[in-house]
Amino acid sequence: MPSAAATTGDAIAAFERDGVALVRRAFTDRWLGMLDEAVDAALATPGPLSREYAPEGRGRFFTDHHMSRNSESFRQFIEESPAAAIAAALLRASRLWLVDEHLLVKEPGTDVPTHWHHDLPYYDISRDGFASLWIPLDAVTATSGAMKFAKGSHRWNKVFTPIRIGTGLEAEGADRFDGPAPDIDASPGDYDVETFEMNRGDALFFQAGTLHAAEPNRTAATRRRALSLRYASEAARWQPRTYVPSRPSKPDLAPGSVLGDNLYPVVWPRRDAAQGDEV
Ligand SMILES: O=C(O)CCC(=O)C(=O)O
Repeated sequence: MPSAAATTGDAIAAFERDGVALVRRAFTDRWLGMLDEAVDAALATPGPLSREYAPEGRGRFFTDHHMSRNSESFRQFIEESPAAAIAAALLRASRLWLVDEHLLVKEPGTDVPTHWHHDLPYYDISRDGFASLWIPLDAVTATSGAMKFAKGSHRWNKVFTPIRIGTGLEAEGADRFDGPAPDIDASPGDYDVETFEMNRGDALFFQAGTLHAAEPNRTAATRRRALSLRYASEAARWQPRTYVPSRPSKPDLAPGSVLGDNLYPVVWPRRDAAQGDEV
């Protein structure tokens, strides 16, 4: 069952006001255990969109996408865990498409931050109804790679230049939109920044327009593995962009269209919901 906290008015209010909401105890050990094994398999067999950001011998910052294409465990987690129900509740959505799966692993001793960015410019999707559920498999602290957010930045109505998140360098061939994101770490007092320390089982849900970053993993022995699932609701619209690392195979919609069911998999309502199964 989805966490009761996920569906409280408080969580929805935080998500809409701050652009980010913390969902405590969202996932049980059963689901997390399934991902533990799936993540280790994904690390051992990187997909075509995978990247390594840490210099050799100094930890590992590994990212990959679309693991469920080759992994029954990721597929089952996406389709059957409480993830989609949480996203639907917080987006107040009656239909959800899964736009991307993003794995982000920082092994101990990785001195590489995730640089400030927002997810909006990396996808062909408009601002409304587009958000991510970030699911750490390890407890996270500010020392082990916690996420931090500039709360309220989703309401600035800006689209900042996409960067490579592990280097901070501008993504080649991308539109610059409204220019680079501000250097929030240089003057954190000018922003409403919150760092989220979390337990295993907790999750964060954040708008695609909310600026965020993550700390390096400077611990000696604590892993920081996270799965980020990106969802679009019926409020989202097709909005073609120039630099889209994880584009669907047939992006043939007119700008401004609703997404339709051929482009991305529908994950809410759940397929078994029609039979009256509990979701
Ligand atoms: O896990 C991280 O280091 C960053 C995650 C992130 O930027 C995202 O999920 O959009």
